[in-house]
Amino acid sequence: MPVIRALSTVAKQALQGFGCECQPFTIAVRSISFSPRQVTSDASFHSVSFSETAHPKVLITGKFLGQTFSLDVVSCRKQFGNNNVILSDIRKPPSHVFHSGPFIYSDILDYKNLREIVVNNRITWLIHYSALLSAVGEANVSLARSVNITGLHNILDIAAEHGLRLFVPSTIGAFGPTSPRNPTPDLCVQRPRTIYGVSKVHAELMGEYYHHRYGLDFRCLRYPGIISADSQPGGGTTDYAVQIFHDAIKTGKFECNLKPDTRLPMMYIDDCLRATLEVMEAPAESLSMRTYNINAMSFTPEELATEVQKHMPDVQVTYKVDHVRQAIADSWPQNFDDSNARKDWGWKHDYDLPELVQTMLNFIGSDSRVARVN
Ligand code: AKB
Repeated sequence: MPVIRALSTVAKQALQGFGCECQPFTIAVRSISFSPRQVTSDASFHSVSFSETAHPKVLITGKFLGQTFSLDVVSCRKQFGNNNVILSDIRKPPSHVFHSGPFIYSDILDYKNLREIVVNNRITWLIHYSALLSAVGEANVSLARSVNITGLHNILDIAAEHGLRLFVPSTIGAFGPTSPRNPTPDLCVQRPRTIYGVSKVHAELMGEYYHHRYGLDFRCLRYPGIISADSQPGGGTTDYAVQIFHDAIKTGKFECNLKPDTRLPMMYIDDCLRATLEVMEAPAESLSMRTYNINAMSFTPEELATEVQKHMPDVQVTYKVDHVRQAIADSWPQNFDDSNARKDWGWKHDYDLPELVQTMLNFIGSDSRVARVN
């Protein structure tokens, strides 16, 4: 016990230095007897050592490298130092990702491999993006179940065992046809009809359970559809809102797979990134909840097309409904109530529809980007 007490004191002092509350300190002590997997006193020793770093040491898991890269890595690395942000995946990264800073092979389904990475790199923050999105998840339920649910279990256990601050994104897809849709508050009925949505409700509940049970510093934002110029759509229902820009610039035509009046909440990637870093850095006492809705705007395909046509009047937009995607979209929120995020940790978006469209067209229109995404 005296050793544990001494380690705890060191951890507490250093954690206060880097802006943490004593929550992770509780984890280090509790993990000895209550951790969900067989955690030895050795593991608890490792969890203390992270406090020696001035910046968090961040591990980002993610299958959709293009998206993750633009989403977090660049800004994270600017903020925390190049070597303090490690990107990981099971796939070979494109060369611009590989040469931009540390990249490591990591399979979230391999617990030992994950643990080795966390220990060897003295990780303190884990940002967990690996997941199959809504439409692709419906096409491969068993893969979605293992990546989104089994993978999450490994991540939760590793984070609890090593006293990490853990971010897991959730989504508007965590709601379903029986949820209020306009607006959708943080707390309401959640009965999604997709494996993606079910896995995200599971993630929210498990993260909050680990927070209460083991003191895990779990933080979660429910993202709207995220629009990014730096990546191709990744198998989601909101993909049309990215694809329209690529097709408008490349071919002058766009065939939309949702009905023209399908309203969904959306956000530009820079806002999403900022929200993620802001909630990760928010003092624990400002968080009245561990899972927050965040939002920026809400629009339909028709409204987006009209805004694009203000810049490119010749673009032709037609509609050919994909029934799987349409059914998913019809069960999701139309407007997202993010007032708790605004109140608790000062969330404020920068991009509304006109700025979003202008930025996407500039970005995709610029030569180098088009060359890379194509
Ligand atoms: C999807 O469409 O599946 C995602 C989401 C809204 O979570 N973009």
